Amino acid sequence: MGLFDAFRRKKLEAGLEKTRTGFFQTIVNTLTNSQIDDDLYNDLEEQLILADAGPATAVRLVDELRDKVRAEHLKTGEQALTALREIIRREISPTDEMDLSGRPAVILVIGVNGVGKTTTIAKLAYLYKDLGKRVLLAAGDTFRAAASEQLETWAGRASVPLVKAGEGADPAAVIFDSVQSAAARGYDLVIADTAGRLHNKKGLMDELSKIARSVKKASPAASLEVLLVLDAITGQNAISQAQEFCRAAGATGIVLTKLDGTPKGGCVLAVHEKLGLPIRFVGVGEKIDDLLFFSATDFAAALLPELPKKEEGEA
Ligand SMILES: Nc1nc2c(ncn2[C@@H]2O[C@H](COP(=O)(O)OP(=O)(O)O)[C@@H](O)[C@H]2O)c(=O)[nH]1
Ligand SMILES: [Mg+2]
Repeated sequence: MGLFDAFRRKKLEAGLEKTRTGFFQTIVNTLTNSQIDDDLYNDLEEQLILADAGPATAVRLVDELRDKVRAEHLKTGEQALTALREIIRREISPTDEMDLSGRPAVILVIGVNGVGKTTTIAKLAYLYKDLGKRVLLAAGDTFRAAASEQLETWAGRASVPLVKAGEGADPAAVIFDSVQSAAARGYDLVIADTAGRLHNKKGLMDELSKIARSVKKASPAASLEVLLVLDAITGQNAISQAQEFCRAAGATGIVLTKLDGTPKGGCVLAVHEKLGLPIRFVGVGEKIDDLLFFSATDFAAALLPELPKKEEGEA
């Protein structure tokens, strides 16, 4: 494991501290201190539900664990823990990667107010700039003047240029200008903010399809990813709303923010199951470097850490 990977894992572990020391610590304790029997499976199910994994997902994961324990003749809690970690890893693994092949690549960031869209855009800019990409931001939340100003401040911190327009301007026009300008000036990536309005599904759908059309019009070679931002603190509650949003907006991936602020990091499991979309990034704090590429392996390992190795002779 490289230095950078180690750093990333540490950051994820720290971000998931509340989740780890809450329900998942109980899961680890339950697994390592009990016999493998029906009581154990019931306890596990309950803990997973408390951690916001969602009832259907919790039942299915525990069923899978039961099958695996039986099929592989697992005896110890530690073996069961390893098995559960692997089941969770597989459950949350994205099956593909984001499409950033376009010129420019465009990432449209959507979601209701307050979930962390603008902050996430700044963090994405920082992350991709660090990877050597030339990034340009588009202040597509034209609903409030303060939104553009907030993004401008962040753009300054990330040292990336910003295209903005006045309050009330057409978001599709701002995004058109950004993509056109990025294509002309050789920028790799445009990350666009949007307003979190969802007064009705049709309004949102119309607005986002207009934006998608203007991306293609501005540069036929552009690619488009639509990332839906969800606040982990609202956990399960966010999900039904997100389902509406996804259907209306044709989201292609999820960013789960504020994992540092909740013990319910298990909502990753529910989000994945209910929305059927890959999780691409997780937010673990308010600072510009507090966004991580989502890694199923790291996430499962952070939720269910390996037990410290016992010294020989120790009970
Ligand atoms: N603790 C924590 N706070 C976050 C995270 N992401 C965003 N926030 C905070 O959430 C609040 C709303 O963020 P903002 O980007 O303005 O949300 P927007 O309305 O969706 O654009 C701000 O106070 C952010 O600092 C995160 O990953 N962790
Ligand atoms: Mg905003």
